Amino acid sequence: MRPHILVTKRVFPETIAFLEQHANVDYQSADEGLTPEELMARAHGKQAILSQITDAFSRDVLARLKGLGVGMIAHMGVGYDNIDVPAATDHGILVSNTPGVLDDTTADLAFALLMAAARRLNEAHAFVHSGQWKRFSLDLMVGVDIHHRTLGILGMGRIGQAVARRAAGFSMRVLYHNRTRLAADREQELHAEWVPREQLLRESDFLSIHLPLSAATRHSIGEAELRAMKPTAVLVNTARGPIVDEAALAKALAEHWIAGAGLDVFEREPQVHPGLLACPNAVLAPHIGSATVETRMKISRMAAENALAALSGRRPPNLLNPAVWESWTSRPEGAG
Ligand code: 8YV
Repeated sequence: MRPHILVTKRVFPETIAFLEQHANVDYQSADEGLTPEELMARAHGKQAILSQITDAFSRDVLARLKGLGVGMIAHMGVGYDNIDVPAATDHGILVSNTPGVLDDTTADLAFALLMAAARRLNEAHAFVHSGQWKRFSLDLMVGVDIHHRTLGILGMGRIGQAVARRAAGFSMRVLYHNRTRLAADREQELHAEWVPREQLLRESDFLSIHLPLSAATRHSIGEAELRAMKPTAVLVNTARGPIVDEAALAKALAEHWIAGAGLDVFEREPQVHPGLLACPNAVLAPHIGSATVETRMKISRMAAENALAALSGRRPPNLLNPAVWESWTSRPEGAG
């Protein structure tokens, strides 16, 4: 029996065409995703859901989805803070994500934001664009150097390591803080030195955040941490907005506790703290870390492949809760 899949938000036509080769697809082809009520209505009789960052899967939602026959959430993204994975496991619902395919693309944007904030590119662009540039002057739009400075990386997973690799090209000193240390040969390869968090805050000229969002990492960077940083420092966040206390950051930028920020993620996306919008020294982007056609295509395809693998009885390659797979393979035909 052909399985049924719900796609909650607009994806590339190629992804739908690929899915339709193996399943009946209920496709919400608009950028406006589904409301919780619409999700429930459309999930009825579906075995799998292809989800995106704006879909919230709480314990309650997952319990109801299980009741409707849903057995898998194939998430388009590496971060899965929008999904209560332990609850999915409790309800025997498989969850997969899309690790690896977006590491370099996201690291590129982290560096782009770092460089734009350091060299005040957004201000410079606006200055020229508005016709204000009348003559050359020695200290016009002076920024801070990137080469030979200290890059601090908070969270040294795949994306953090990809950012460290890029720092080598700028002859930067790389410090990092992570719960677990990298293997010695990996540290050597990346020329990266593990330091305590306080030292990372104190010594970094650029601090780039690459932590997953969880109760433990929420507001990891708040007023105290921002005050501990150098007044010439630049903060970069391409991970998740709530890792940084946005109101504290807006105050830090307005009062020059630090020199600048490059931000791709925000606490209440797509809303941005008004204090940040008023800061010329904040370079802001609309969650485009992985936003290249190639990478977003790969993310969509990878999620689709995980869903179709499970629905055809093959173990999905990127399961977040492999413990569920055993019970999943013994479920009755056509059940989620
Ligand atoms: C995704 C992201 O594009 O992968 C992530 O965690 O935040 C982005 O790369 C987004 O999740 C789309 O669902």
